[in-house]
Amino acid sequence: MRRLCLGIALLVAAGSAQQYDHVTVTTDSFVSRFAPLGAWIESNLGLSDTTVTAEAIYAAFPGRDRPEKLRNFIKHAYSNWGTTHVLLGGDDDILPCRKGWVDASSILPPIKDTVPTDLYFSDLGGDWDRDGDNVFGEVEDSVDLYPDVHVARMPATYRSSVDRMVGKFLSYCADPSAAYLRNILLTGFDIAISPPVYGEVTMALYDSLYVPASMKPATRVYDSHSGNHRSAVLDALNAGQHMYIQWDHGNTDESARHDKKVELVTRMMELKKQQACPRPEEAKPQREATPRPRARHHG
Ligand SMILES: [Ca+2]
Ligand SMILES: [Ca+2]
Ligand SMILES: [Ca+2]
Repeated sequence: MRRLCLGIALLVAAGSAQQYDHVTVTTDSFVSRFAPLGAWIESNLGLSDTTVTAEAIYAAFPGRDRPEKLRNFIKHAYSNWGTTHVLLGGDDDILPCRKGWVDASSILPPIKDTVPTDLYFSDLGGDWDRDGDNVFGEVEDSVDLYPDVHVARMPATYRSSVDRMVGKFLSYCADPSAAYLRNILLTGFDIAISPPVYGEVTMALYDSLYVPASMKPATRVYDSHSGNHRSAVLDALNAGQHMYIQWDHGNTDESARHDKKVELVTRMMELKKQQACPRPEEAKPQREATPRPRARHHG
């Protein structure tokens, strides 16, 4: 039976007696928005589900910062509730992520930086900072990188975004026979000339090895093809695709930045079925200051 753990009393009372296969972690104002998803998970996947708020977790669990408190709660659920699946209900301005250290000194140009990763919430061994310098995921932190629990994130910042994501998920699951589910679009463009890196070579490999027979033939747009690639990509997307795999550069609202035959990038905002980002309807929560890394000793 679903239950909602809004406070620490309930959180502790739920303790080891109750098992929850699936736990939704979200913020107070999103709880009711995620309720239809939790109900669907219970009735369709056979997983017992509960919702726990970040506010309750921050108040109850130890940790040097919010990501560590969230992770310590997930460790608790994994060990005491038999939890196998965790949904993080919110973008990183709602539920913070951890940034892991990347030392790629051997490539050109050398890179030493951090990358955001939710693997931190999934790989539950240790604390990801064995040497205690507030730099996470270094070699000396002995992170095994193998997930112990399934973790997904619905990156919503506003209540209306949650409604849209949950609605799209439920709609997606409601009609497994929809014709578009057999459509796949592969686009491959040249991301480097010297040395050459031709995206279509990789896409052709994907096409031959991984595209299931039920989805063939794939719609393909490659740099070596004639015609206007931009309109070909937009037409294919507007026709409805189940999967779209692109080999090229891009960002949150553009794709195919290096297609040499198309003067203009594909603006995702031009998609007929795209729904524009909602206007802010509420103030974002304040970010918590990240602990300052101690002096780094690498090498
Ligand atoms: Ca460290
Ligand atoms: Ca692990
Ligand atoms: Ca270190």
